[in-house]
Amino acid sequence: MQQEVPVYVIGDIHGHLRALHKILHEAHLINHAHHWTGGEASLWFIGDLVDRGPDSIPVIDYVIQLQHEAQESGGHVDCLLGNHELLMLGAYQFGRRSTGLSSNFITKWRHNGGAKTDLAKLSNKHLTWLTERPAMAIVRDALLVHADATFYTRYGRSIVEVNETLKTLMKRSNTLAWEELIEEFAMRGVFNHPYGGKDFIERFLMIFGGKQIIHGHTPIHTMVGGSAKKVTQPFVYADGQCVNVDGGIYMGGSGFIYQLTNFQITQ
Ligand SMILES: [Mn+2]
Repeated sequence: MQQEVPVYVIGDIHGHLRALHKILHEAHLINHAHHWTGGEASLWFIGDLVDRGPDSIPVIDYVIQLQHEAQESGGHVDCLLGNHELLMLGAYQFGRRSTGLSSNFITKWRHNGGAKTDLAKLSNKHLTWLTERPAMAIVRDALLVHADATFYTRYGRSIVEVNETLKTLMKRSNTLAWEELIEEFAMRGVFNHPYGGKDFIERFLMIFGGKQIIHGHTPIHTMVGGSAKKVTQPFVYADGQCVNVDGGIYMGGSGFIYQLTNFQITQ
């Protein structure tokens, strides 16, 4: 039987380039000079590359670099769209414009850890790359989404449809649509809801496919208690149907990499 190439998922980096280097180096996906050594491996970032940390733009640059390097060796690197990518793009595009629903785009972004000096560093290359990121992906039996939230279903009934709808939205200047998406994207915890969680999961997987949901967005320690510093591995819950990969790096977590395994019910 042909050996399957490894698939890795990495959680919310939030502008922490050194932590990212360390994680990738320990996983033997990069060398000391930080170049791709993962061969044909596949690496997915779960979104939220930016904000809250010191190196938002360098992290974007680095993921783009890895994407090119991986491609040259037959590998694959990609990144999902996170709400912080949207917050930053919204602040860049709309500045202090407001729809009247809530605070203006800059203020909202700054409240969520946006660093004002980053806007001037955004180039066309970054903007184009960010707006082309998919919001969802399916890899083997795993459904990859940034947020543990169900708003995705409002934008389509398949992964292709959701990704296309959101890319179209990001190319337009409909501030109300942007604002609504940013609000919905901030929701969290639905798959872990004590009553409705299981139903949300079933519905989500039925609509989009896959047997297991992999997400970030909600730091694991906020779900399980304790400090982010103690989180060193993904949090598997809902009888194995959900995997949270957000190690809470910006709150002091070391972060980690998660290698997809064949899905098994853990109950
Ligand atoms: Mn997020």
